[in-house]
Amino acid sequence: MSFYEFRKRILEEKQKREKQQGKQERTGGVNQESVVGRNKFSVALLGLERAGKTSLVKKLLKQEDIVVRPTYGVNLENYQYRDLNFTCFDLGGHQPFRLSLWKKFIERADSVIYLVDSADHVRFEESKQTFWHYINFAKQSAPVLFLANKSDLPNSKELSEINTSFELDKFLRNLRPFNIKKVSALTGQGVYEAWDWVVDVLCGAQQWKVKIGAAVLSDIDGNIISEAIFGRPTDQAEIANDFKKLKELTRMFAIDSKESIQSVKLESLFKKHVSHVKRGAYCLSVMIDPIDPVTRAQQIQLRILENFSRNPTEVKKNLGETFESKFPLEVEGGIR
Ligand SMILES: Nc1nc2c(ncn2[C@@H]2O[C@H](COP(=O)(O)OP(=O)(O)OP(=O)(O)O)[C@@H](O)[C@H]2O)c(=O)[nH]1
Ligand SMILES: [Mg+2]
Repeated sequence: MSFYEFRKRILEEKQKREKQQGKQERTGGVNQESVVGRNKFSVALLGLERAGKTSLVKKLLKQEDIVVRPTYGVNLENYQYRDLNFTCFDLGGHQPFRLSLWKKFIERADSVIYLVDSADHVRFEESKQTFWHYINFAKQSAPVLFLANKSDLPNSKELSEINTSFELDKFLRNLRPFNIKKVSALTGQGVYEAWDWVVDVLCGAQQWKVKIGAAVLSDIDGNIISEAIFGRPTDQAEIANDFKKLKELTRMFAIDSKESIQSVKLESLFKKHVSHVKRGAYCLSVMIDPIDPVTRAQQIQLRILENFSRNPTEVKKNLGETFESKFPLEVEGGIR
């Protein structure tokens, strides 16, 4: 092969990869082609020993009467739900199993669920290191669900504290579907909602989308730099009051959240939710529907903030256009 042919082939490969990447970004990171028509999925359950992985699977399989024992190696359990078949890789959490088994099961899994015992604060650091190390082996398109288990225990930590301890904000930089939920494998609280999220994302990338109604960009002193309301004029008139409130909330968040390099927060606003993200010296807040996945909104916000740091004049001039060009499917009234 001549040098020119070789270079041409490399360029073609690069273009193909970029095209695929762009497609994944537009579909929210889920490779739709690979899931269409499928009814069989695998889910890897990870977490330190005693986090509650086997208990969670037993709860789903309604086998709560069976006494759980530490998992030796891996249990493969088949679970049917909403006409779909799942193979759960219930992995032993003891260190020898982490070292010998986890990687190969994580690499094969269509989705990954990481459990932490939210009452075992002493092991948070170890659990955090384990999460951040092993999650690197997950498929790029695999949805990741982080579960704060044992929420029934009185000393269990709240999601916001877990989020901070595990530095989960960092995970949003990744464009994969990601969510954090509180559950109790013992009482069943939140277990089906959590599973539903995994199923929704695996089966239809549509679920991994938000509808952004409005956005406000400010600096950390609360000065508004740019703003946008999306949708038809009638929709815009309808949310005019909410929008005023959104600006107030953005200013307050910008001033309050000064202490960290990056922070996220979710607030309720009448019938909507407001998701705030701060990165460096700037904050971006958006208004979304309460049923929308806030982690998806946060990913988008981080992307726009990163764009702003690279190209401040463009974003400042037209925040709405930046959203519409980068995430056309996820702004109110955007291309369907
Ligand atoms: N209170 C409470 N206890 C739980 C919960 N989930 C699990 N447990 C208990 O925690 C202990 C460990 O649960 P397992 O399900 O065996 O944990 P595991 O993550 O599978 O552990 P390994 O197999 O060793 O990795 C058991 O005594 C469970 O009854 C929960 O949500 N709340
Ligand atoms: Mg187990």
